Amino acid sequence: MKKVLALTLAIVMVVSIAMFAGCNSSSTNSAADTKDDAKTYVIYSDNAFAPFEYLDTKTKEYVGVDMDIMAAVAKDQGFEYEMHNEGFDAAMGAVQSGQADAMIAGMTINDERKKTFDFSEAYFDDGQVIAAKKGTKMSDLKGKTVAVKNGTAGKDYAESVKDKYGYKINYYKDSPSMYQAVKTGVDAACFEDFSVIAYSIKTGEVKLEILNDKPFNVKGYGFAVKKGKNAELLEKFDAGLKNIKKSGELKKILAKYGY
Ligand code: ASN
Repeated sequence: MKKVLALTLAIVMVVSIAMFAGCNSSSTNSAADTKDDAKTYVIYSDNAFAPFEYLDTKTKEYVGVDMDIMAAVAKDQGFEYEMHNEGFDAAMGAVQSGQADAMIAGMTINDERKKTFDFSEAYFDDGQVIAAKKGTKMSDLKGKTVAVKNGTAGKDYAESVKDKYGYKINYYKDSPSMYQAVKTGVDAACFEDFSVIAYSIKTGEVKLEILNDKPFNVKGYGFAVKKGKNAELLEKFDAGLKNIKKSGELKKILAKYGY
């Protein structure tokens, strides 16, 4: 009888130690705990920016260059993360408010953004173009409206040459809304990253034409954290990016999406 009691007691002790350990480890996994290595990072992204991030309608999962880079870097560096595809402007807001640890969203690295974000090394280069219905000329934009996406480099460029071309600007929350506005004639043109609109034109999804010969403001795309925050995550990202550049994995990811 004594033996059984001792055994029961031992089991109870082992189980409660295991429960305590389990409980402890799950609490250190919380996204709010910034100092722990076991942390699950919260990463935000755009939601309709093919081929960098877009919903695969068959699998109902977000896929694309950025999604693959994030997975490859996290695997290389051994960290966990959860991805939230909420839109570009929402991602910037989430990083600035501390709701997100970082963002990866085909984000153009520029001096203005460096005032509020710290960026990784660049993993892709791109600039912006103006797209419109076939046959449109830049001079046709005078007195019309053009479409831009909130918070983007395309929006900044559109604002900077607005008076030169004499158009007004309509602001949209995502790229498909901009394309739709041009398609239906609400706006005469839209401003978008070259590789993104070119991809959608190539797949037949968007029936627009690029007006300018060369993209303007070509700059690198980078992973970003809030300025002065999450330095360890940025270091891990850069270390992982370096490794996937060296191993050829980044090249493979880009090739998978036609680059
Ligand atoms: N390249 C755009 C920007 O940095 C990003 C985007 O539209 N997802 O503003």
